Amino acid sequence: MEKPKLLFATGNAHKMIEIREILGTEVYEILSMKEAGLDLDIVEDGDSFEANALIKARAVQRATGHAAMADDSGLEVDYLDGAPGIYSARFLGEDTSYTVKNQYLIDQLAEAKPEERTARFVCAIALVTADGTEYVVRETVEGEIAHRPAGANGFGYDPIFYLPEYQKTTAELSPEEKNALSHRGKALRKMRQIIEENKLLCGDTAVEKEGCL
Ligand code: ITT
Repeated sequence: MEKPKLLFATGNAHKMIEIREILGTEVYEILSMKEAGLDLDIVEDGDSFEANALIKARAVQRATGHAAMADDSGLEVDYLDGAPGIYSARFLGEDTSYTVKNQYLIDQLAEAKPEERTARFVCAIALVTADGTEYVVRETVEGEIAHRPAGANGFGYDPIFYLPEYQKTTAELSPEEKNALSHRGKALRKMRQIIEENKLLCGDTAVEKEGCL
């Protein structure tokens, strides 16, 4: 039996790994844009995580006619008034290494009091079904900016995102541990619930059927 196809509107390979770990590969066949042979230049000019996730999911749904999901996420640092926020990927330049970006953020907090180091990862997941119905959810995980980078798991800002209750950064957690508590894990599980509640998953040939993934 062919699995329903779920196109994921992302070019970020790290996100794809986590998405597959979180949603599993049992129920859906999850394809990245690259795997689906799509080369779209999507302009993320929304003013919120939700708006940008919808922009990406809509673009792929319209280009293919298939249901598409997208993830827009980022790091909000309270001491920096929520920066880098929706600009997390572009912060200090798209090609700047995360070693540099992470050290820059740590340096920006040099004068911060311990209680001023709070930050959160935010993730909006959007789904646009084959018939154009739109769903969007947003989840967060609260933490602090570490005093120094630690850990080699994960990606992006994980080495400086410290969880006081675990006394570890998210880069020091195993993938299972991170997915169980992360913004992305929580948002994707919530979206999976919406898919189940709205019966959007309709069986083996459902990919072409209106309203079904
Ligand atoms: P797509 O738009 O193609 O999905 P992107 O990397 O450009 O890929 P975003 O615009 O959503 O995606 O930016 C997300 C950025 O936020 C990402 O590049 C990281 O810098 C950061 N980020 C998001 N989730 C993260 C996580 O779980 N761990 C570490 N950093 C994360």
